[in-house]
Amino acid sequence: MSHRGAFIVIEGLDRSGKTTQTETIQKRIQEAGKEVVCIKFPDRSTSIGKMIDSYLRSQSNLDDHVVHLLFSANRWELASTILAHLKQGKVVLCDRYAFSGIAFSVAKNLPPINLAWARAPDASLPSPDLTLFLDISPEAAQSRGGYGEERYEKEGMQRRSQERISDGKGGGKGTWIIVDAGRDMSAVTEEMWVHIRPLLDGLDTPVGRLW
Ligand code: T5A
Ligand code: NA
Repeated sequence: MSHRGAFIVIEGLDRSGKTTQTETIQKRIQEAGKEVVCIKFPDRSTSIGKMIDSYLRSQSNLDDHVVHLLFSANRWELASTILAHLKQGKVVLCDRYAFSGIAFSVAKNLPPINLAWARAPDASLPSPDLTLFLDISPEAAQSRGGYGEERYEKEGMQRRSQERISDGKGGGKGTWIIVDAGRDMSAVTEEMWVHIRPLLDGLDTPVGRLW
């Protein structure tokens, strides 16, 4: 019986170490002899992604509803690609997903962007089999490199989005694991690996859909 690949998402606040860990885990999966495809949201390379990039770097202004829908559209652009890779038996490792989209928009505290409104555009996107949420305090994140350059990298926004980021977890079909990301890099990798390794041989269940 041929198995599909596992869809694994790495989530967390800005500077929690998502990209660093994605690269390390990618190498580990390859060393284990498995095929892996890495995806990152926002994917700033598409035409929608370029609009998001310009907004995040404060080079353009967009209505808060519009930018929320663009982040979601950016995921929909890649949904069929994700499903195709999974069908081919590859692991898809994804740096941020819909949970970031909901958390950051709801953290803006701008009615009518409430939880229900924010979740709607991502409904029925492919659901991760496993989400590893890298948990870190905004203070610890702030002390790491590069913090403060982009629009959302302000402490109040980070704190509010941290309070919201797990709101999406109830609707996903997969497992949601909280990892203490305030430790050194290798300790974080080891804990993530414990949850990832059992998925490397693939799954025989259909890919779930969000909420
Ligand atoms: N957003 C995103 C939305 O509003 N809606 C959405 O739908 C989506 C998908 C950009 C912004 O977009 C928002 C959220 C964001 O505000 P991004 O492009 O993912 O999102 O942001 P980036 O700036 O690329 O990355 P992050 O800020 O999220 O950082 P990472 O990837 O979490 O952290 P990383 O790995 O780059 O590490 C940061 C620094 O810390 C060090 C690293 O060496 C690096 O210098 N570091 C550690 N230091 C000590 N101990 C450890 N364990 C460390 N791990 C990493
Ligand atoms: Na990153």
